[in-house]
Amino acid sequence: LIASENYSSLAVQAAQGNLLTDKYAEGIPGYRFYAGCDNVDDVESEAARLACELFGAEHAYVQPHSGSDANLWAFTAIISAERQEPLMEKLGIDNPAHATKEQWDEIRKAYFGQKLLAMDYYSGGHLTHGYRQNFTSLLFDVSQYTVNKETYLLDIEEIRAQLHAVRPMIFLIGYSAYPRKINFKQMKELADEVDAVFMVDMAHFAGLVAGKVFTGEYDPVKYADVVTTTTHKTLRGPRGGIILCKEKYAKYVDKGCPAITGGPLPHVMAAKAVAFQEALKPEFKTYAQKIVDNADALASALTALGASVVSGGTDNHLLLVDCEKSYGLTGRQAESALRECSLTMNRNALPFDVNGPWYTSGIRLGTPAVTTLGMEQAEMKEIAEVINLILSNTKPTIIEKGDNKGKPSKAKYLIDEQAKTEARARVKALLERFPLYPSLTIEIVPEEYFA
Ligand code: DSN
Repeated sequence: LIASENYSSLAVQAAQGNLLTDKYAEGIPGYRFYAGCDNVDDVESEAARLACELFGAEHAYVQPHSGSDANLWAFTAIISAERQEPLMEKLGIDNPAHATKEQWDEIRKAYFGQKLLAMDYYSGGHLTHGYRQNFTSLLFDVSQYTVNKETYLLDIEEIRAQLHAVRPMIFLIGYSAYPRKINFKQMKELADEVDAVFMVDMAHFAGLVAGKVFTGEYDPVKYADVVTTTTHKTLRGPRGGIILCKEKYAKYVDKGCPAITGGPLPHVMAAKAVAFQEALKPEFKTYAQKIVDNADALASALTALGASVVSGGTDNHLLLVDCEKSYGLTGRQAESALRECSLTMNRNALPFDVNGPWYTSGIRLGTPAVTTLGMEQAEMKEIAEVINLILSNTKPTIIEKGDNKGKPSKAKYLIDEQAKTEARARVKALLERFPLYPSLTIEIVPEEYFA
């Protein structure tokens, strides 16, 4: 039930585990700094072509190793296009290697400290969107918008006011923990009002875009200048990232190496190509719709049992449960108690969370993986009942010594044994009905193999 995870197909896994893993391939197809890349060129070109076809993008760059890499790469490309190149032209420099030390100092100073407006971590934004402990908060002069304090939804007028006050170079929308869909046409119009580059991080919901659940004004690829994503969440590919962009940014995005990283991972690019091909099939649309239907069913069932679901529900693949409000537990206690009963999801900070990012007040639940297993709405009801059984029978322990004596612990808890036994049995029964990779025959690898 971890919202950012899924089960990739055996075809994806087989593509990722092959000889391509051994190959270096700095550069891009047809322009490599290594010999022997002919096959890698074909693999990378095909993965990029499929990504463009799947998302209707003008350009795709499939080398990023992760979503965080893709974001750093995209930021660098945008700043290069918007600041570095015009300044180099003004200084009469055609190549960074030809700049004098003084000229380079001037370029460097113009590069750092650009303004980024992005979503606050507690409202659901990602660490790479300017979180204080992330490199992006050093690279940029960061301002952040939050969800509305009453509704916990993004408020277009609040964002517009902030955009006009800040006038950022980059306006970034995207999330790891926001349970609603976003109208990207509206957001692009806001970006245009202040002449900001419009970037979307669709890491979490790329599968819903590929599977045509988020279409029209809700499809970010139509509207954003640059879109980043991971390939392994709702999209169900190998762990990795990609960048999609308008043609204007293509030549900057393609310079990920040497700008940020060295060698790409050809085996992962092969697996990405396989995943894109899978996502182009009609069955993927059915899968994507089921993810959202299941999330909605899970949110409704939890709400009916009395749990407090942040913002009252979900439009996408994830939901947040306020465990403090619903059960008097921190997110950490809820996460551990559920895990003890064989349910895996992660604790998550909620908007304006007073418990901070370690203990947190909530849990984040996602349906991509259980939907891959074949579960449907009846199973979501069962999962909701088991979650409620566990959490309503879990209590924080009381601290016995020190300054906090007599207060409830934020980490320790006790679960009623009978509830634990019942919950474990119900989870086991459920999972037995939905095995992972039923077609896989397990052969025991001889022990000598590991000697
Ligand atoms: N770790 C991912 C998530 O769980 O949302 C984001 O990087």
